[in-house]
Amino acid sequence: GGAGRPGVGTVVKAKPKTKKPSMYRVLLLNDDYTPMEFVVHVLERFFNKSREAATEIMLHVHHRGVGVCGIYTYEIAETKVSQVIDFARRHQHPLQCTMEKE
Ligand code: TYC
Repeated sequence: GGAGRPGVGTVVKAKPKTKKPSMYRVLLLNDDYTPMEFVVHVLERFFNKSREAATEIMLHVHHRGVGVCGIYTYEIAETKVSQVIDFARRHQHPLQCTMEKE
């Protein structure tokens, strides 16, 4: 705007082009068969939880049906979900894990 008129125009501000990545919750689902101790181990091994934190999350899932293990960028969350499902399958437990956008 204001072509050729000194002092009339659009102020263009430099836009910082770094974006915060979308984050995803990784969820553990309850079932009737996976041993509690196995779920605690999964939380320690794949989500870097202390035994106390892992036990708390496991009991939350056991009572409420679903619980958050951690929040990650898409690729990390996807990898955690695959690792948990593979590990559970290898041990013949039906434990299920999924992810959802935050
Ligand atoms: N409900 C299971 C039991 O009673 C324990 C369990 C907890 C299973 C959390 C899955 O994500 C889970 N053995």
